[in-house]
Amino acid sequence: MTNLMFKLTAAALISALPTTFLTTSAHAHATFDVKEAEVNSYQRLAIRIGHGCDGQSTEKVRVAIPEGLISVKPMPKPGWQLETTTDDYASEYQLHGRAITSGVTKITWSGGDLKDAHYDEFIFRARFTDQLTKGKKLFIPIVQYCASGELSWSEIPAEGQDPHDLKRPAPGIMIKASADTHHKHTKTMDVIKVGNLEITSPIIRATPPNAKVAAGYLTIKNTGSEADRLIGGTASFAEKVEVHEMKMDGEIMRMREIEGGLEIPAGGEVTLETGGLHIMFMKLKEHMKEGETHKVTYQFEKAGSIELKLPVKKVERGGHNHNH
Ligand SMILES: [Cu+2]
Repeated sequence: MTNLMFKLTAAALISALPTTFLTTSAHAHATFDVKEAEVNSYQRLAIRIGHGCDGQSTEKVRVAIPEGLISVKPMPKPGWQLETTTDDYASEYQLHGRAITSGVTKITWSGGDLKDAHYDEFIFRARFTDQLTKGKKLFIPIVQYCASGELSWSEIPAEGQDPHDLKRPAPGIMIKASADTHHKHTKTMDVIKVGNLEITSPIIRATPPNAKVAAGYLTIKNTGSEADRLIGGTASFAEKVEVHEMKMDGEIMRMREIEGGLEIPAGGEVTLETGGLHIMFMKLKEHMKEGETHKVTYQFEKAGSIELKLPVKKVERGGHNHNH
């Protein structure tokens, strides 16, 4: 009799205390179905629950929304009660011309019965703001509750630490720049190296059908300790390839060949662009059509010659030669 009493008391005590279970499998973490998200975009995230707590069913799942995620909306789930907590954000966010200062900070799905042997997903949508750090992971803590305890997926790895080394890591989403931002602010600069020179954005400017000449543009950087010179080149579609400069001749802007070639100073950079220095393809044998590519060989005094496959691009008059 006493023995039975003791057993009952012990059982009652155990179930009253929130137990923290140990994870048995390294692969059974709570995770998201997506690994990355772009800033300034809405993302659907599914929390994947792969097991219960030491054999027990999962009865409740709670996600804590970190700062930087706004417009959070959970997806209702049949058989589960849905509850959200709304709070003030630490920062103010702009969305469609409005200041957003508060929103959902916690989502709880409860009252369900997800058996240890089963798998399920808990879904919500959030807007990833541009206040999140690009190139870093955003960790989103999740707690899984069972009849007599919980599994808290809330450990956040320190800088340089592998999340796999943590017992119960919070799942992370890699924050990426939005495609839009990428287009506006970064150029895809392929660098072509020849000796100590680095060539970027080499192009041929598109011409009208009967043009006699075409211009070529590029940027040349000299990483060496000696000056080099771009002296000219060859191309099968033109009789001559010269390096030209623009010079005022009285009131008239004229272009002419740079005698002895164009100097690229040691440690310096020279850009050939519309309205200034340029390569001149003389006596064209072909029409330079936008979208096509042509082989051109440029000749440098010290770095030698380099053959390039140049794209033909439309360049606005007086505008910059952007390499998008
Ligand atoms: Cu010219």
